[in-house]
Amino acid sequence: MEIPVLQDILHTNKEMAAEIADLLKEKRVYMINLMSSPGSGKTTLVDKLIGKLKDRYRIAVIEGDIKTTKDAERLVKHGIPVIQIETERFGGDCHLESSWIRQCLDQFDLESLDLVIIENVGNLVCPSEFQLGADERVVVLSVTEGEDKPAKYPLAFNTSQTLILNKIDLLPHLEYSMQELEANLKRVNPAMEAYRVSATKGDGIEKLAAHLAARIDAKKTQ
Ligand SMILES: Nc1nc2c(ncn2[C@@H]2O[C@H](COP(=O)(O)OP(=O)(O)OP(=O)(O)O)[C@@H](O)[C@H]2O)c(=O)[nH]1
Ligand SMILES: [Mg+2]
Repeated sequence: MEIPVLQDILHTNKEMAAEIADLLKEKRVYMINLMSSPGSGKTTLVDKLIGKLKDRYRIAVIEGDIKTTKDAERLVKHGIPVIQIETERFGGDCHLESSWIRQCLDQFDLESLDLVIIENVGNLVCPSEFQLGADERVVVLSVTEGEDKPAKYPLAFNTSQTLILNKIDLLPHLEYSMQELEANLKRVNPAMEAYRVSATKGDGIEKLAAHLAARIDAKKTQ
């Protein structure tokens, strides 16, 4: 008797992610996928980064949340295209899937964009399991979450290229060991590029904007 073997259910997500990557390559649009626990400061960062980059680059945002359009509402002041995905409408998933990203991209005029920012659903586990076709996967970790997160949630860190360590303005109030964080990161993903920022105070935002600008420019000239 032949035993049915369960197939990798993520394969269609992966295939669509590959299609998205091809489409973005053809259109020379850079896309980042921001992932983190709830409340680490993703929307605050996106707001600040758009403020720094919007005079030079044409930007669109895809916001992912289980419910509400609150994050998208915080960004409309920039006058850029913003689409909110409420996953509750698709079963309440704690992550974004590539088919939804494709639908959003189809609503944007990709010819007139340089950068798409995806803010994934606040969750340090599920989003990292789903490829979305982004050029860069970015983990946002706030200092109040502790130094042990790379060790406890390795997938998010070892499938991402960049770490944004946020809320550094709170360090004086915490017993935080930067050495311990760095040791954990080194063990999980030694190649990860790390930026220390305070999204609210603005520290480190300029450097982060320069990091993105270099990558957007590189994609334009590929
Ligand atoms: N002290 C401090 N607070 C911050 C900083 N960045 C964000 N916050 C605060 O953290 C809270 C959550 O910020 P959000 O930007 O909404 O976080 P988020 O990751 O988008 O949250 P979800 O989308 O719900 O996952 C807000 O009260 C922000 O003002 C920072 O650099 N320092
Ligand atoms: Mg948010």
